[in-house]
Amino acid sequence: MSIAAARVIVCSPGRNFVTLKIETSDGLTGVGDATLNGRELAVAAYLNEHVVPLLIGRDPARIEDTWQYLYKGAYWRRGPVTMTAIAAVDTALWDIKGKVAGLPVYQLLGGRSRSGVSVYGHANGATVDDLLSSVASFVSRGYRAVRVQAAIPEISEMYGVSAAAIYEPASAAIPAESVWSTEHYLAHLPGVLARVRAEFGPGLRLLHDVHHRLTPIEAARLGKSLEPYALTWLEDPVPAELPDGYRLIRQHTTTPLAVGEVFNSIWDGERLIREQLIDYIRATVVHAGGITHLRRIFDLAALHHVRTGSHGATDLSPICMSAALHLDLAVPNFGLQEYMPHAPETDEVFPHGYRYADGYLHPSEEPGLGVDIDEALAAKYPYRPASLPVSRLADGTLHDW
Ligand code: CS2
Ligand code: MG
Repeated sequence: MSIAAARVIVCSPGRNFVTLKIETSDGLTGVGDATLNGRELAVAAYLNEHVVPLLIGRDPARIEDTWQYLYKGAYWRRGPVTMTAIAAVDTALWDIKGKVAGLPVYQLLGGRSRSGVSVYGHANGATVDDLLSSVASFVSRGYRAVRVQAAIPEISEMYGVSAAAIYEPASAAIPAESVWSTEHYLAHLPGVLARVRAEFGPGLRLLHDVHHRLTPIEAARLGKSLEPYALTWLEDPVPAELPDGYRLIRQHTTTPLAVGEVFNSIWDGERLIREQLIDYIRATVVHAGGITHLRRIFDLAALHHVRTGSHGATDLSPICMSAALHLDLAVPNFGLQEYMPHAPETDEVFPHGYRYADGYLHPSEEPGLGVDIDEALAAKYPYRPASLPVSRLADGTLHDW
């Protein structure tokens, strides 16, 4: 059996997605997510120009060799575009391998290590009362972990706060701009978490996403102020290019730290993991080189008491979620899986077998990943340019969004 064809499908059912579909000479197909929010066409071009021609004729069973060929053979290693393209190929080949074996992919990864994949939902509200209602809604649906994002009265556009149940930050072709105030954020947030913890008690796992916006000492101050509310994790407190920033936070607070949704290789997080500067690694299948590479990251994390907490926003397609769930079910150091349900039109274009029940997601038991793309339906949703927002301080200084 050999790879006979590979197609890159760009579509926009609810938001933009890039999908790689590989077909073998035996007529089997496998799919991989290649979506990079705001940079979709860069990955599509990388795949079409520099990857697909190399795949034709290769043995689809040789997943590791193909991974090394596309990583080392590119000379220019790492980076979000390259690693997302490699991830799509890797994921599609695991899909095919499962179909050849007649097994769901988690069985090829060591089998089930847990009954289901614990997930967390996104609670938010324009007011604290709205937020408490949003948290209550997730609890009523069986969620045992909830991310809490609060509107800050003095900040007009707050990350993660939206009236829409299914929200997507990439909107305008030209990045929308919002104004940020660390002072107002740090003054307001602890009181919000105090209200949530008081309302829901000690058993509900609470998380918060800072979204890269603080300096290390500001994050240390926030972590200390949140300790009474026992968060499961404080996410992306500072941009993670400088691991020592996390060392400084660690010196001041026991609030657990989660980072890595923007990581695209083991090298991005290696020091943070090895020196136990974080508690959860958030790397995901679509941006961190696929199942093959993400499993390496998770194995390194397991050696250093770091658990998984993969990214699972709406800009990762149901193909990525399907693949993530197979890995989540098998790895020994699973922590939590983010779960932002997709728009109905997304689910129609990407039929999948994973299901939510009582705080868990359960991957498909079909051979392979249990997901596909309906190409005819996808064609009805053409790509539309969309960029992630940018953030500025009140004086106009460009800040981290
Ligand atoms: C966020 C993401 O879900 C999260 O934790 O950080 O929604 C992030 O803003 C988007 O994936 C960016 O495309
Ligand atoms: Mg995040």
